[in-house]
Amino acid sequence: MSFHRLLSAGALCALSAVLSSTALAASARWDTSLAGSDGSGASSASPWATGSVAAEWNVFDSTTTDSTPDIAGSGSLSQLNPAAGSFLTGTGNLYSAGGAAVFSATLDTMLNGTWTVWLRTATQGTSLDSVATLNGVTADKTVSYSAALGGFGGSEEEAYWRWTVTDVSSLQFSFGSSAAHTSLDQLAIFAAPVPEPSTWLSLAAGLSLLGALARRRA
Ligand SMILES: [Ca+2]
Ligand SMILES: [Ca+2]
Repeated sequence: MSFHRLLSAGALCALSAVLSSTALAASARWDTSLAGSDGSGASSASPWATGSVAAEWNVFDSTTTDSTPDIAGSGSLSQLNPAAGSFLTGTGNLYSAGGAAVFSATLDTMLNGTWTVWLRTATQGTSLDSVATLNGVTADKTVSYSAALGGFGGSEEEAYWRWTVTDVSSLQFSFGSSAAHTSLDQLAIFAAPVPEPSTWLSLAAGLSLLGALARRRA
């Protein structure tokens, strides 16, 4: 691995560590303290993360296409097989009652350079399948929270997928569940630029300077 690639990999790891320890620390409380089995977090939810490239839904308003994220950003969520018996629950979940759930989400934005992109979901009932794609590239699901549900069955689950993209003009996600009874509670898309290696060189230089100062004081 070249030094340049090593630095890029290091930058990605550091960025991921920052996001994992902050944004994802709110597992199980993503859409408020009421994020339990009834999914009644409703409109009191606050954005998962803030940034210029984001879209977040909590209360869905259509079983086919919802292009008005109610929490943050802009983007479009479509369900590709709404005929499979899907409906909106009283708390705004998108419930695929009669069959597989197949979703696509689109966020049109120009991302110059290299970016880390997250797709995050909260569901009840049947969990989403492990594999999701971004612009045709697969990624495996990381489950950040899971708890068995009572009367409804299945589980409450929070999960995310992560990709790295370079110079793209659109983010096209595909995800879903191959079995019935997935109730989609919350959905977020977020992208953060991966710092240029020069940024990390400056940071590393600054850190070693701080280390040297600390050692002199000790
Ligand atoms: Ca909406
Ligand atoms: Ca919700």
